Amino acid sequence: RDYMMIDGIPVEINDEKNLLELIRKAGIKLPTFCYHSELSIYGACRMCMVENEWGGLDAACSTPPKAGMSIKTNTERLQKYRKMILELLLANHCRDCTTCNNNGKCKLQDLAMRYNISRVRFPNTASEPDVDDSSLCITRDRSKCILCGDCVRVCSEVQNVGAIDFAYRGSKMTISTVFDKPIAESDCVGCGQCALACPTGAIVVKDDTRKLWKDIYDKNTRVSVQIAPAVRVALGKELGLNDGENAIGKIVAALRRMGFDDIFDTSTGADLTVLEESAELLKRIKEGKNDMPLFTSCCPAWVNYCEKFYPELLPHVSTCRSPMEMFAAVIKEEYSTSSKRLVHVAVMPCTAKKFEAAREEFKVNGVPNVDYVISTQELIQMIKESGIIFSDLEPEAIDMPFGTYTGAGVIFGVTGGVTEAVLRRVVSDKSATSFRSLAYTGVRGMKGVKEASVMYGDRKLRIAVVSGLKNASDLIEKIKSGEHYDLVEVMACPGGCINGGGQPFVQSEEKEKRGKGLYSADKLCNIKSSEENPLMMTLYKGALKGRVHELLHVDYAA
Ligand code: HC0
Ligand code: SF4
Repeated sequence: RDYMMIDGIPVEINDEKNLLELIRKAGIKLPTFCYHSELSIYGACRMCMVENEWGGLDAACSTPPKAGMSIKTNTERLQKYRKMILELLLANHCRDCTTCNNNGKCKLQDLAMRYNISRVRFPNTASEPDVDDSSLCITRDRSKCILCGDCVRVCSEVQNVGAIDFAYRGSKMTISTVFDKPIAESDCVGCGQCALACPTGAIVVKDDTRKLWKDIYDKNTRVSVQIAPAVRVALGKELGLNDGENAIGKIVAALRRMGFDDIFDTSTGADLTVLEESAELLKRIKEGKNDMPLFTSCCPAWVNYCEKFYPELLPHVSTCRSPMEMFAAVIKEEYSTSSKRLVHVAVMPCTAKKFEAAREEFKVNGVPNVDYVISTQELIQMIKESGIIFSDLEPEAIDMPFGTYTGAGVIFGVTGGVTEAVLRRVVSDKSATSFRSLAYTGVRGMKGVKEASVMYGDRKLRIAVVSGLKNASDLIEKIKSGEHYDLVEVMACPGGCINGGGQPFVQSEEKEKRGKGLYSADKLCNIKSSEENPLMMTLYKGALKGRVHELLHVDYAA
């Protein structure tokens, strides 16, 4: 076994990539701005410096651990050094923390607090706000940027989009789009992963809560809401529960207290999607045309990506609307005779859903079926504003008439979930053992690329599940060079919606807890397969009769 000394204590080296990981394993919270375990090492912020045995300074993020090494993480010199970096950053940073959109979530604020920075010895050279509000998904303010490059690396390395990059040199250095165009006119697909990675308020989720509060308070408006699968396992931690804990009952209770009139679960919409998407898959297989593999369509950042980078693949993208849009169309239809003005809200882990909701395809007479998309982060904000003590809430049930959903719908929120739900629908053996074995076909787990095969009659269905758009584009290239699949599930965010751009930021281990939380929620559902949801039959015989195409489908290729 290999050991090294950290602050005089021996620590075992396993497969840690760098000193930083080992130091964190040893229980020391070394500060960083530009380190993300999933991204390449940039080593620019210098916050993670440690002192070696010869008195030299090494960046822990870019130094591999070696047996026999001895380092110190907290010396007088290091303290001074870190304080100096923080003061230099603060000298060039707007300090209106109390009115910043990222107040309380900012790493710079957090580290200034941790290092007890009570004054800055340098003159304030912060620039005026430089806000790009053009995107429906994210808001940028370059004056709050500390040039850590996290957004640039996530956008190119994880998402293969490259909408933003460093521009200019020296003191003029900034993060910009091509020709400095507004972000909405760039290649940005709205995934929000840059906002999740940004340590300050330079890129944040677009805030739509102010307008929504007005509609909630308006007595002549009936406000319905649907809650996406991944939200329930991600907001608890900020509100006094554990990350990964299923908080759906408390969310419902909170929304009711806040004044929402009708509260539903997007998992019900997901059951509709399962039925439509499996029918589409089987139809395409039967017809044997040149439109295989079938790509899933429920992730709006993926749809944007496909439109911008692979338009020739659009005929392969499922014509099924996303669960959010299917359900919204049904809900608006159900309440169309209400005497009040209707507003429908979707609480989503996603920033790109804000864009999806505004697409022309999902408007009726110019009015969107989903009037507001509120991210998990915004919901947390609204709950805090309401003064509700979330952890004390008694869980409540969602409303009728759309009060039933299945485990298949709930697992949509984690990578591989859509596929597993579709497989439950298409396999002929519906026993518990058969469903349990589907979980072991390779569709589960946090890996960015997964493959599975399942028998359908005498035919072997080949399936690929990818999350992260770089993984999607690699797979597309593989398919273009001849690899065959029947079904490809794409989620833009690594790990699926549980790690959506609108969720609170967590480290990798905690993401897994969110996935586990959804699989546990599935276990608690007494109905596991979408076609057994009794509401589906009612809908297909009622509101959807003769209108399935109109209400549940869309043609992105048109
Ligand atoms: Fe997802 Fe969805 S699973 S995209 O990640 O498909 O956002 O949670 O709501 O629509 O159901 C997000 C999550 C959804 C949709 C569902 C799908
Ligand atoms: Fe890149 Fe996604 Fe951020 Fe757009 S939202 S700039 S695509 S990371």
